[in-house]
Amino acid sequence: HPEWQYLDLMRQIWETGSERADRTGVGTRSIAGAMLRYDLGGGAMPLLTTKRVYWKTATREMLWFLTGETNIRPLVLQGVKIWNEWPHARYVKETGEDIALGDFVQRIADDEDFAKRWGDLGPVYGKQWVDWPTYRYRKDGLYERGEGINQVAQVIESLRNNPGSRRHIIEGWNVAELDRMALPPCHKTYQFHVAGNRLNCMLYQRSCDVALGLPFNLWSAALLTRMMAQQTDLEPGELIWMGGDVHLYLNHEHLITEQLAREPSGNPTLEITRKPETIFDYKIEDFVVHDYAPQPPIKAPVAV
Ligand code: DHF
Ligand code: TMP
Repeated sequence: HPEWQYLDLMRQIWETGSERADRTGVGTRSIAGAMLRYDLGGGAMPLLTTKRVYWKTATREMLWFLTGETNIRPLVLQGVKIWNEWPHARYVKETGEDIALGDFVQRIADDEDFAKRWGDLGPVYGKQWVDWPTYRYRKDGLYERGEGINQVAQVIESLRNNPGSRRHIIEGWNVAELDRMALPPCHKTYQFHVAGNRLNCMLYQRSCDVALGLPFNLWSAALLTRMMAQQTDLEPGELIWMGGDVHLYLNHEHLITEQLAREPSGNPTLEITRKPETIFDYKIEDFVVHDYAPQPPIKAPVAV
């Protein structure tokens, strides 16, 4: 079963990873470099069965990236909670007001102006993917803003017109803007590769929370590949995931112990029920998962 790759990686990090302090203060065990490969043929998806993964949440996040949005409000209004901690932490730090996370999120939902001021994550994934900023130098040596670059649209064009290219890349790591981002991108580089009529995708993830982040990241990368393939009339090929700093947080021990005691079962598939006009026109209703009968969810705190 392809899911053993994930479970083996988890076990390897827990048993052999080097323990150290990290930015969040929680502490991790970590290894350098890892690779996972998933065949996406026949609708197969890297959706974990050893715990319930909220694939609709991850799908809503992906659709939100594709709109270029970086404010959490549209996610909050859909009940997606995965980005709430970071604007909340910034608010508490900058105002000194000791507001509970739930109350902060309610204000984001209720008050559009408040959300504008406090709900933005900075120029993260969505912004860089579809509106990477450019600068034009003028004759006088100063520069002015040029038109933003839609990397996603450009890669679709290049997949259609120049499939053999080795430059089908979507990059999130905009060095000049990292300091304005709530978190610098983790899943930072996507590269596509056409082999015959199959579309392969490689993802480089510089930093990976294997217990909480990776299940989402695998689903999302496969989802993006499926949408890109549909839009370019290619068949989904392989997803090759590569991690840089691949770690487990020390306070995830109960999750790790529980999940490593479970065994994968079944092969969930994704059906996309319609072919939208462009990659930017998918709706959550377009996605149906079949044969997903996971074991129960395992809750664990996210390190902020
Ligand atoms: N920071 C850290 N330390 N780890 C992350 O995985 C992470 N991921 C981010 C932002 N910052 C991060 C964005 N993605 C969850 C999953 C993905 C995600 C953020 C959070 C999460 O908490 N998942 C839980 C609950 C899911 C839900 O409530 O819908 C899970 O059990 O999968
Ligand atoms: P860092 O910026 O110090 O590396 O912290 C980011 C943490 O978030 C790290 O544990 C990796 C994790 N993460 C994921 O694993 N996947 C994601 O998609 C995101 C946004 C974060």
